[in-house]
Amino acid sequence: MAVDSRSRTSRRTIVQMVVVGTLASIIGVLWGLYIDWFPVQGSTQARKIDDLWDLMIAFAVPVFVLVVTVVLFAVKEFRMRPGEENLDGPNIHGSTKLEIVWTTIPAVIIFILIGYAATILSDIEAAPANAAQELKVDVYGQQFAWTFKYTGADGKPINTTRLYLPEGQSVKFNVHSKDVIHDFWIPAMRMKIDAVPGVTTSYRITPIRVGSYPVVCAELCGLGHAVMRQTAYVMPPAKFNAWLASKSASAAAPAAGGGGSAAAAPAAIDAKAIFTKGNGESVACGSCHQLAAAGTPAGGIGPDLDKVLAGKDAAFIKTSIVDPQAEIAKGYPPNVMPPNFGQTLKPAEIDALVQYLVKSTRK
Ligand code: HEC
Ligand SMILES: [Cu+2]
Repeated sequence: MAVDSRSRTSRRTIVQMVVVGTLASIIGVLWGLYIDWFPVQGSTQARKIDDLWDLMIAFAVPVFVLVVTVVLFAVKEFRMRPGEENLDGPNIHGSTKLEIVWTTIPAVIIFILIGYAATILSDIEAAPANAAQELKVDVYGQQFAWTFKYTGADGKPINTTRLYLPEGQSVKFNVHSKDVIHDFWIPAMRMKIDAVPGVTTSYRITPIRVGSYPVVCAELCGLGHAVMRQTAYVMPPAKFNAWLASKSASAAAPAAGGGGSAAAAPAAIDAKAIFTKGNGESVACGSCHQLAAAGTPAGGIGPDLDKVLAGKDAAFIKTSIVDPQAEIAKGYPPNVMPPNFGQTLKPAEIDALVQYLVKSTRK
């Protein structure tokens, strides 16, 4: 094609661009809305946040298509042909009309998105009508586990590493950190906030679906970051209240027993299960430690217990579990093994675990 034929083809090119761009936008938007981007919607907040996402897709895909279409057609239409090597391009002056159009349209789009996002933000952060009924949970991040603190019926604190939540009730999390910056995230609930040392941050959710959902740390916080994963259990309110009541009652009992309860509950403790899965409150040892007897794999963050515990006595093992900082295994990092096994495991469970480790690593 010669230079002077361009003006004759330009109208046809524009029509082609509009047709291709419109089709690609329609397909792209439908596709974007069809894809299941996120886990199930576990909270009222999740629905609203996903609606915002859909609106962003509806605007972002056509903008992307517009840019790509113009670039591709420009390459096709204005590429250099043989014989044009020494030609200058046409001398173009500014176009006020174009400038106004391409400033106004993005500005309008941005104001629509800002307006909608601001409404959603104030919606999802709003306190419930009946603020007194809101459940408050303190969340503590610590390398490398979350601890959740409730207030029992008797006003005493209840600590657990499992997050229990009542369905249909607003919950406010006050998030703290005991060491470095963590980030408290339940993907199914969509909300997420940093746990910053010395600062209390917060957000609220209203769970809408009974079930169990992963709780993760979303801020790289050290070697054990990847294992900083727990579970949130959403249950019917009656069941939740029963759990809270049972915790308030039993929390007092072991304290009265004075910790010397190893003899009180002899059988029925499955030490291997505590090692591989945890007891429901505690983090699984096997996620960091290799142990042949438990079948846990090599390559964890912690030492291979078959090797390091050979010939070690029960007292050493017990101290290693309840006070990991007392002695740091050579070649391994400090502050990685969770320091809270003394709280998350019952004394009888610790003793059973120690016996299990002594037996399993004896040569
Ligand atoms: C997040 C990872 C992680 C988890 C979970 C974990 N540990 Fe550890 N553990 C470590 C690391 C790292 C060390 C080495 C540093 C140290 O001694 O504190 C260690 C050290 C130890 C030691 C001392 C080894 C030595 O030679 O000094 C024992 C015993 C031990 N862990 C047992 C357990 C048991 C039992 C559990 C479960 C109740 C457990 N660990 C859970 C990471 C972990
Ligand atoms: Cu973390």
